[in-house]
Amino acid sequence: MVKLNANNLSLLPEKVRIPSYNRSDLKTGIVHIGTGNFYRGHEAYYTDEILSRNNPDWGICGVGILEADSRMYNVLKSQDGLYTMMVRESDGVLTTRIIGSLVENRLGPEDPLATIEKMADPEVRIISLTITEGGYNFDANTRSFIMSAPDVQWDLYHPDHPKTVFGYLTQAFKRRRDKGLPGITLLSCDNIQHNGDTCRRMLMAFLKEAEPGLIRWTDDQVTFPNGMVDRITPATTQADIDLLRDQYQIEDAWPVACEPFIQWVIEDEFSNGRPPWESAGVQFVSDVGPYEKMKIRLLNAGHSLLGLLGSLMEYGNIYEAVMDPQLENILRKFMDDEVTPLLGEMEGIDLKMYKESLIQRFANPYLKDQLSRICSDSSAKIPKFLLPTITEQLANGGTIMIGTLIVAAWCHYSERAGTPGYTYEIEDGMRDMLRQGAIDSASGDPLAFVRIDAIFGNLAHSDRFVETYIPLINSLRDNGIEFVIRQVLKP
Ligand code: CS2
Repeated sequence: MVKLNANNLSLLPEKVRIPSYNRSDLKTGIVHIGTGNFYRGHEAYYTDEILSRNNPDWGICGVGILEADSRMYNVLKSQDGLYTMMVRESDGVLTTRIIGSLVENRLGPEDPLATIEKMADPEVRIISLTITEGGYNFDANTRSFIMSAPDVQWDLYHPDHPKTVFGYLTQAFKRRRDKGLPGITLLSCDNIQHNGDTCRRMLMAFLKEAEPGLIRWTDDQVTFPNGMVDRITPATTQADIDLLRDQYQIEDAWPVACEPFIQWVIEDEFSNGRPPWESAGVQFVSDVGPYEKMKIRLLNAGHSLLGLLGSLMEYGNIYEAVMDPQLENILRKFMDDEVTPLLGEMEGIDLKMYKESLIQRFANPYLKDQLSRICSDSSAKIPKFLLPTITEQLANGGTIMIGTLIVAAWCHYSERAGTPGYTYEIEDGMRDMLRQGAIDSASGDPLAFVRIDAIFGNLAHSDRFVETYIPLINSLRDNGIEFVIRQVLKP
C-alpha cells in the first residue's frame, strides 16, 4: 500500500500516470478558490496537462475560505496537494491519473492574512473561482447583491479576517494596487449564465460599500471573462477509495471520479496573460453566451429534472433515472419543446447531436452520479438552470408544462424529504423555508411554495404559470409521479 504524497510518487504502480514535471520548479500563477470535486476534475486537470508540456509558470494554489473546506484542505495537505483522478468510461474502462497542479494549499480561516497576501503575490495572474451557484450572493428576484447577508456585513467590519470571497478579493486587490502590480483576471467557473459578468457586478456592489476607492482600479485592471464549464463529477464514494486501495495499492483519502467528457469554453479576456490551455483542448471564443445558455438550460436543468422526478420515483442516481423510459421521454420532450425554441442557431453546434450526447453521458452506468448531489442546493440552482426557461417560454407563448412539473416535483420532494418512508433529505441553505412552503402548500395554500420570492420572483403572479402548476401539484399528491408523467406525455 502506498500513501499518496510527493515522496511516494515513484512507488505507484506503472498503470497510474503521474506528473511528468518537477513540481518544485513551478511558480504559482493561479490562486483558485473552492477546491471541490468539480474543480479537481476540470481546471486542475487542464492545468496539469499544460504543466506537463513545459509551462512552469502556472502552478495552482488551492484555497478554501469556508470552515467546511477544512476537510479537503487537510486531505490535500497530507497528500502534498496530490490526488487521483478516476475517469470512468461508459464501457467500464477506468483510467487513473495523479494530478499534480495543486502545488500549494491554504485554508482562509486558518490564516486569512497569509491567504490574502498569496492572492496579492506578483506571480499570481489569475484568481479562479468555483464557489457554487449560491456563492455569488445575488437575489434572484431583484437581481442585485444581497448586502444584508450576515457574512457580507461581517466582512465590512472585519476586513482582515473576511468570510466571503468578496472580502478576500477586496483586500487582495487593495494590496495589488498599493504595490503597483499589473492587472489580474478573475475567472468564474460556476454554472451561471454570464458568470464573469455576474461576478464583476457582485464584486462591484460590495466594493461600493466596502472600499469605493478600489472601483476605478478594478475597472481598469481586472478582467472577468465569461466561461462555460462542463464535466460531470459525482461525489466521491467509499467504493472509489476502496477500489484504488484494492486494485491500485493507492491510499488516497479523497480521489475524484468523473466522466471522460470535458469541455471549457472561455472568452479570451485575460488581463495579465494565461496558460496555453488551448493545447489541452480548451476553446477560446469572443462570446461564450450561446454555449453557456445551451449547457445550463439543457444539461443542468436536465439533471434537475432527473434528480427531482427521479427521487420521487425512488431512484438513487442519474443512470438509473435516465434508464427509465418514462423519464428519458419526458427529458427529451422538455429539451425539444421547452428549451430548444429559446436557443436559436449556434455556429458550429448541432443541437440535435448535443442533446443526444447528453442522454448518452447521463446513461454512463459506471458514473452513478447521486441524485442527492443533483438535488442539493436546488434553491441556488433552479433559478439559474430552469426558471429563465419558464419565464422566456411564458413571454413567447411557448409551452411550460414540463418546466412547471419540475417545480411541482421540487415542492412535493420538499414536503416528503426527511419524513418516514422517504430516503431523500433537503440539503439546502434555504431548507426551512422550502420545507415550510411545501407543508403550507399541502395544507390548503397550494401556491405557498412558489411564493418564496427570493427563489421564484413574481412567477406566482403569472396566470398561465398558476393554471399549469396547481393541477400538477394536486395530481402529484393524489395520483403520484408516474401517473402525472404519463398524462404529460400523452400525445
Ligand atoms: C449538476 C452539475 O450540480 C448539478 O446540479 O447539474 O454539477 C453538473 O454535473 C455539472 O455542471 C456538469 O458540468
